Amino acid sequence: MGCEDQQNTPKSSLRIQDIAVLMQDHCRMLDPAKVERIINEFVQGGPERMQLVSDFDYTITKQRTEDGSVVPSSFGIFNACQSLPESFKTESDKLYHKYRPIEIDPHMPIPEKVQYMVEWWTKSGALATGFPFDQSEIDQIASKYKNALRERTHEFFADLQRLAIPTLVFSAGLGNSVVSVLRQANVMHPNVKVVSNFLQFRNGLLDGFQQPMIHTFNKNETVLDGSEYYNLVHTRDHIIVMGDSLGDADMASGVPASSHIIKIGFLFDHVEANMDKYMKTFDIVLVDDQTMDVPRALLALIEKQHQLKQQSTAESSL
Ligand code: MG7
Ligand code: MG
Repeated sequence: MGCEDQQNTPKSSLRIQDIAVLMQDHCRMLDPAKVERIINEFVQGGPERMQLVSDFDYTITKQRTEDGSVVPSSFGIFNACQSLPESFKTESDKLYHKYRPIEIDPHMPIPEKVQYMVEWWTKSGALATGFPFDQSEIDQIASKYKNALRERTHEFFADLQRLAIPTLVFSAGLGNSVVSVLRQANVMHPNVKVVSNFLQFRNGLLDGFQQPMIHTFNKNETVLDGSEYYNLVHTRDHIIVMGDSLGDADMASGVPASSHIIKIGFLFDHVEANMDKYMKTFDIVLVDDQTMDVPRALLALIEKQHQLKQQSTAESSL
């Protein structure tokens, strides 16, 4: 009977203590039983039901590099372009110093923050208007950072492609930089879609960002409603979400409530002060982990079971 199945976990199901990567000291879970249950759902459902949604800045790129060099954000890559007018740099810095504290203010309610964020992205788009600009400038700077991706990112994207898992890279940053880094790192496979803010051109001059604006607090699948990508993934109800900021945990909030979601949070800054919130927000919290090993391990479990199923189907049809 169905209810019996739920109570008595089948013998073949995975136990969390047997998944070595999840037992590492720096891998924290508030509710390991929940993670175990969802992993078993993922493994049973197979790759056809999976989708991945990931942030870009400091989630696909490293939070800390071996040689201590700083990795710029996607907006940072744009700002480093030599041909931008001097006034762009000074004005854009001013905006950053005004709005960044609001973005991360732990006391201001989110609805109030939203209007400020819309203001920030709008003013930033207005600054990026009225002068010539060439994508090759971004490409040149991005080429320096294609090695700043987490260890095993290349293998991770190859896994996702092999398993035909739709992969959404969701960024409130600058899409032109995101795509440029991913391309030059050779991970921009056909199953990868970048939803972000892209530069717009008019009469050969820069003309701000294309619509819809993606800011910190609308970065979820509700902005994709009715889009081509939404149609591709809305039946994929097994979701891995990855991010380094608390807001990233909501990236899949537009999906049906019946979905199973594992949220992986990469925590690096102010570990002690942030730990509580990260533990409550993400199912798996990785402290100073600069690799893709944990998400890869989840995919490996899914793939292994999938191969077993395929083998047994092949054998039974002999
Ligand atoms: N962020 C948002 N805006 C800007 C901008 O115009 N310039 C710079 N340098 N940074 C910006 O990756 C998304 C993050 O980028 C920051 C409009 C915000 O902090 C946002 O979370
Ligand atoms: Mg980020």
